[in-house]
Amino acid sequence: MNAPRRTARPRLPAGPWRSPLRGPWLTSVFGAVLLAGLPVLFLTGLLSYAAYNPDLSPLNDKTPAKGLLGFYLFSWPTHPAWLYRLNQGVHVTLGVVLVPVLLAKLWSVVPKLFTMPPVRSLAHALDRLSLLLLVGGALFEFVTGLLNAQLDYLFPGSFYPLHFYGAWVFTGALAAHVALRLPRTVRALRSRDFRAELRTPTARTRPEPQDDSGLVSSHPAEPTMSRRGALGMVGLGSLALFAVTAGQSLGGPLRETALLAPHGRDPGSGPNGFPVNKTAAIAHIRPQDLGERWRLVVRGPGGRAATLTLADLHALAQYRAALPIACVEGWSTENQHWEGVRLRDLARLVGYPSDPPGVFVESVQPAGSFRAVALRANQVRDGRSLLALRVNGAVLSYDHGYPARIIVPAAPGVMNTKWVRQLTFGASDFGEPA
Ligand SMILES: Nc1nc2c(c(=O)[nH]1)N[C@H]1C(S)=C(S)[C@@H](COP(=O)(O)O)O[C@H]1N2
Ligand SMILES: [Mo]
Repeated sequence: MNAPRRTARPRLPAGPWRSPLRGPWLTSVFGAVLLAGLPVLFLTGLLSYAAYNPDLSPLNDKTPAKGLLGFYLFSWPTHPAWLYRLNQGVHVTLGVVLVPVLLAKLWSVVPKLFTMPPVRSLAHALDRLSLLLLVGGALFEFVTGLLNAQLDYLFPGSFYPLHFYGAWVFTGALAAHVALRLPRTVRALRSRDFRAELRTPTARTRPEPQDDSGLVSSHPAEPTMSRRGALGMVGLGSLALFAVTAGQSLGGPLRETALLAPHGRDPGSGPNGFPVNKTAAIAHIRPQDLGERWRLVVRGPGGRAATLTLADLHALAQYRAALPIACVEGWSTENQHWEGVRLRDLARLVGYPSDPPGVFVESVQPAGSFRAVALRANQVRDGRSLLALRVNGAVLSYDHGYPARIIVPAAPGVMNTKWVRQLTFGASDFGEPA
């Protein structure tokens, strides 16, 4: 028995992807914004990675066999002092701000994920594979980056290798994608006048012409929004994210608006009133380890060593340096006024009257990724690199590393080890300590 037919015309399947806004022009506008932003993300990401001195010690970075990918690593400078603050502020803020653009771009091409048949030829298969790496790589990089910034220590020790390898895969796929799609993107961008589009209301919004891009719906729905509206929504989304993020690195009154800042929207007041990454309690620091019993052990070549009490340290020449703390998560502080002993003076105590080498720093902290770090010779030699005992005129608080912490200009926050217990200058192998 035949089912009764209501119309003579065969009905097209309605399909879920019917927005009349989808088309090569809109996709290309989002693509162009990403094309401007992603290289900056990649570059600041590579620089941030280099800033960790990953080739010094497996404790700074646990990227096995980075091999060729480490080709560009260099001695991260100590000037200007705000260098890492700027780099990481740009990296994290831009990454957050691009999220709506990325989502809009993915939304605009989503019908392509469901084309039938999924693979038409070898070339088509390769194209689809590169798109898989592109989309997968983008999602992976954004998700790992956001999770690390928001919920630090979700990937203890493994974030850097994951995000670093992922960046190369994603950027490789992106380069291939741009090479293949650029001519088409340029043509699409020229196919409509951007300003005219911004003057077109919903009522006059028409689908882009049918073509072979696979983006334009073959049976578009009535518009419920103009292209201007769609671009505005994405733009406002990015702007809103900027407003709740940027303050964590720009500081000043904007810090209050940094609702997304994982640390320190309200760090309290007073000399120690600036953000704390990990408190003494979270790092399992026991007060008795920092009291009368605390000693600083400084070690040098050939078994030379010095053991210093806090009073001994105070008796050494004290220096001041105004330096920020800038975390990989993007937040940073204004310059704080640190006071303490120069690292190069401590090197002098154990046999380096001049030109000290790098140093291996260890904390009282019993365990955790950030309990130890290796610093380069150029960082030790900078006269502003301190084992700080005071900040902003007061003794360090427990949470900021009492009785002594490292502070190095232009370095990532993770190098500013708190609750320092031992410094080993010129260790030939900065390996896992016994
Ligand atoms: N011992 C120890 N030092 C540490 C850390 C840590 O977890 N343990 N965190 C580091 C990180 S990631 C940063 S960003 C800075 C933050 O310093 P602050 O908490 O004083 O702002 O401390 C660094 N020093
Ligand atoms: Mo950090």
